[in-house]
This record gives sequence, structure tokens and C-alpha cells, in this order.
Amino acid sequence: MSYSKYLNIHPEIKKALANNKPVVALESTIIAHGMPYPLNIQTAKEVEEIVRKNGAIPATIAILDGKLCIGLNKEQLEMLGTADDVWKVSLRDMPYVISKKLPGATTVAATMRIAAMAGIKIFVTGGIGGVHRGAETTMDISADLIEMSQTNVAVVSAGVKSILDIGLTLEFLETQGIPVVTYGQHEFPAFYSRRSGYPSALRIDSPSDIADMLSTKWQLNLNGSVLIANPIPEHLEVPLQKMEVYINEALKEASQLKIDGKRLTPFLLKIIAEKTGGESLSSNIALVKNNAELGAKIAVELTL
Ligand code: PSU
Ligand code: MN
Repeated sequence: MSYSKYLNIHPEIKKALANNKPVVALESTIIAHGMPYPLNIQTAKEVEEIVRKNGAIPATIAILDGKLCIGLNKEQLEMLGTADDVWKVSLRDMPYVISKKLPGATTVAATMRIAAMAGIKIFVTGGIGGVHRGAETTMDISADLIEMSQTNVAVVSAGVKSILDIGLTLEFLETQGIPVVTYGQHEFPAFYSRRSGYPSALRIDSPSDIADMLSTKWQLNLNGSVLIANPIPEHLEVPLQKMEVYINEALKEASQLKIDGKRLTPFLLKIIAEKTGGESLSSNIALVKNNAELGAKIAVELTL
């Protein structure tokens, strides 16, 4: 492949993929732009550990020295979590950041694309980008959704955060032919909250049934992702009504400061974490770990 020379796959991951062993891709924007230091790095390491405990090999993805790095070492992780010149790399940023050999943390869209290049089928994150509130005038729709319509990598998330328009995001996913599966309940979850007020199109209760659906989809050449929504554990959720207050305040600040484009999501996350006195951050960490467990189990089933 013409892109092979850009791939830098960690030997352990390369070996696992060659032997049909389960591998789980992890993104790096959440490390560089989604959580403060040192919790970001600590969480990234713990998430990798959880993937291992559940039988799969973790593959954290980022762009470094002009290479698509699949599997990072301690120093690389530390750099991504501390440096302040790390790019937030979605698809449109990839060619420039790679050609200039700049450091880049990858979003869901970019991580999916790189995972697919390496042959990884399962990707775990916290939350995906989606259709922003007010998108009917701003047109702010994350490239994550378009990438999900075409790339064969399943995404495990805790649903869609209510900084986005959940209803419009679900409509967009439907239009793009992307199945939405909620694990273990009928209602689609809203990231910090188990409830969103929106029903999920599908409910599946076991990792093996999810894996069956994925392999069937891709055998049929129904290209694209499946959004696997995994509700946050009950004792760690922040109720929707409580989050709504903070989210509205954060959105107001963003519009006053004219924050838009790629800066919007990280800005909202930071303001919400401040306003909730860190409560949203500990929920965020807990749900990513919860997703890592489910993702690893699905990856294991997919190799059986
Ligand atoms: N949601 C979170 N944390 C994050 C992101 C989303 O709770 O860190 C990141 C992901 O990397 C996602 C990206 O792919 O934000 C979406 O950004 P945008 O809306 O600019 O496409
Ligand atoms: Mn956007």
C-alpha cells in the first residue's frame, strides 16, 4: 500500500494482528485535549491495562515524527499529555501534520482511519463528536460521523454527550446507515447520564451478539462503523437535568467568546469540568474504563 511507509505499528500489535489476536484501538485527543494533566496520562495507562485484563492488546494511536503511530511508549504518552503544541488532528489536518512532522493527537475520525489502515476492527473512546446544538445554522457536524459512514471500525462510546444535539446526531447516524446499538438497555445513553430521553434503535445484551452483528455487517460489504453505546455505571452518572444547567452555561460562554470549529468541543469539556468541580471528569474517566472493558470483550469475541 502507498501508505505503508507512514505506518509505525508497535511489534506486539503487529504480531497480534498477524495471528488474529484481539486488538483494541484507543484515541489520543482525549489525552491531549480532553482531560487535564496528570489524570489524562494516568487514565490512558489504566485504560490500556483494562484492555489487557480483558484479553486484548491496546493500541493507542497518535501522529508523531511524520508517522501514524499505533501503540505508544511511555515517553510518547507523556509528551502528548503535557506538551501544549500538540495538534488536535481530525481527517482534514492529517496531511499537513504528517508532512510537517508535527505532534498530533487523533480524534475519533482520524483514529478510526488509522486503525483501519493497520487492520484493527474495534475502537474504544469516551464520546464521539456529533451534530452540535445549533448546527442548523452553524453546520457544525463532526467529521467523526462521516468517517463512521465509511470505515469498517466499530466504535464503543458512552453514547452522545448532551453538549451535542443528541436527537439530530441520531438522525444523522440513521441517514448515513450507521447502526446504533445500546448495550444492556433500551434507552440511548447521554455520556455522563444513563438516560437521554431518546430510544436506541437496537439493544444488544452480550459482547458475542455484538461481535456477530459486526462480522455479519462487514461480510455483507455494508461498509462503515457501528456505534456501540455503553451506559455509564449507575453509581457514577451525573443526572441529565443537572448536566443541562452546566452545559447551557458552557455553551453561553463559548458563544460569548466566539469559540467555534475544532476548539469548541475541548472548550466545552474544560468549562463543564470546572463548573462541576471535577465531578464530570471523574464520570468521564469511569465511563472510558467501562468502555475499555466492553470493547476488549467484543474484540475477543470477534476473533473466535
Ligand atoms: N468527546 C469527549 N472527549 C473528547 C472528544 C469528544 O468527551 O476528547 C474528542 C474526540 O476525539 C472526538 C472529538 O473525536 O473530540 C470531536 O471533535 P469535533 O467535534 O471537533 O469533531
Ligand atoms: Mn466541529
